[in-house]
Amino acid sequence: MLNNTQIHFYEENGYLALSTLLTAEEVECFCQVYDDFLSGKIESGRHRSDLSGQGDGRELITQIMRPSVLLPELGKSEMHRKALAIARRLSGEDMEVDFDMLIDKSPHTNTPTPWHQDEAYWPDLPDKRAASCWIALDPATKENGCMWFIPGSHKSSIRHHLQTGKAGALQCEADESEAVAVELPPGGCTFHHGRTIHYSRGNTTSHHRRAFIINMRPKKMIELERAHGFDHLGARKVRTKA
Ligand SMILES: O=C(O)CCC(=O)C(=O)O
Repeated sequence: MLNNTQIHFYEENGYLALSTLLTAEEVECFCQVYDDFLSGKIESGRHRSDLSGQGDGRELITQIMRPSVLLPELGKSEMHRKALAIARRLSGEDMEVDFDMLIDKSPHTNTPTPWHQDEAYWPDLPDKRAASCWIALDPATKENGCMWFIPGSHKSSIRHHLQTGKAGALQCEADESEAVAVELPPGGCTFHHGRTIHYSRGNTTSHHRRAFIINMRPKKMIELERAHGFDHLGARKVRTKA
């Protein structure tokens, strides 16, 4: 599944790219489910928001949190099983799925996802292990918003974050010159640590950029989050304590 070179790369750089997580058939099947969420055929209510926080009526970056709560069979899918198996190799056998989400960039919306560290969104947990699997359902390119990572940034502290727009995404200071862009084929994925600084450019193409994201962390930390009422469905807030 993963060799030692890949595991070492992840430990050193805080991210890892894999060109095939899903088969072409799986991609096709997940695209159908994804489109049912986007079109509203599967109702997502308060799970859905515009990550851009620009709120002018048109969603620029559609985010749907925890789709597998809305469609429980999704949580038992091959996508979740494979992502978890890899996260356990990268971060430990006690990893479990904490939450999943869809982030879609519609055609010609040209709205970047700001530079951030995922940890800035979360409570300050004693065990910082967390692995996010970002799965491309469309070819992910610089032009439509592939992921960019700052290698080794998971070893530093949390940068200062501010909230963008009206309750939009969190943002820290960072620059493309520090970072590496990871273009992927459909079915490819990246893994990144909860502290790795990352971002994506806006989508300037005439096609959607659909990504499925699965976040995993130690079982005990998920239990701790839930005990404090944190379920990844509340309003986006910046964490004030590093
Ligand atoms: O899909 C994107 O543009 C951003 C995704 C992201 O920030 C994440 O998965 O942590």
